[in-house]
Amino acid sequence: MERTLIIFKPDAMNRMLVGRILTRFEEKGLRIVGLKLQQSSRAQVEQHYAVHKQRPFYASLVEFMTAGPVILAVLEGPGAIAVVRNMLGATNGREAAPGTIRGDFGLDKRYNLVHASDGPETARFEIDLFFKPEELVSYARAPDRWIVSE
Ligand code: FUP
Repeated sequence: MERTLIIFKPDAMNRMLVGRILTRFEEKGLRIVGLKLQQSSRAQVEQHYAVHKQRPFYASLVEFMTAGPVILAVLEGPGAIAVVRNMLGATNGREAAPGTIRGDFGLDKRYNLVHASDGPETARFEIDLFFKPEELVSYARAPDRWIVSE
């Protein structure tokens, strides 16, 4: 089992697309093990996107990610990190394949609706950055035995 961090960005919030997108993750079979609404602090977003600090879009990205509340989720499932990245599609909605979340709902490279961790190390770092251990819940759902065979 793997866990990945998802952020419904301020564009997804303002476009009222969170429910529809979260439904896709649920329908895929992924389990929600953490979920909350927050206004992220500048410091938290700067840490989250620290790898992009030298990039020209960094300041605008931090501005965007703190422009309003976001919804954070931790999703769990076998291969969850790659599964969710594939569901999101390419960073730029104009290039993302139809059928992906960004491909179906977006036209922009900054306003791309959802963030998802891109590897196991990043996932651990990002989950720790946004969630306290006690905010995450391990549990089983009745249909899980019909979603994953072993
Ligand atoms: P992704 O992993 O798909 O979320 O994208 P990146 O890690 O490459 O970029 C992080 C965020 O920076 C993207 F979600 C959107 C933003 N970005 C811009 O604002 N401008 C760019 O030219 C590229 C990325």
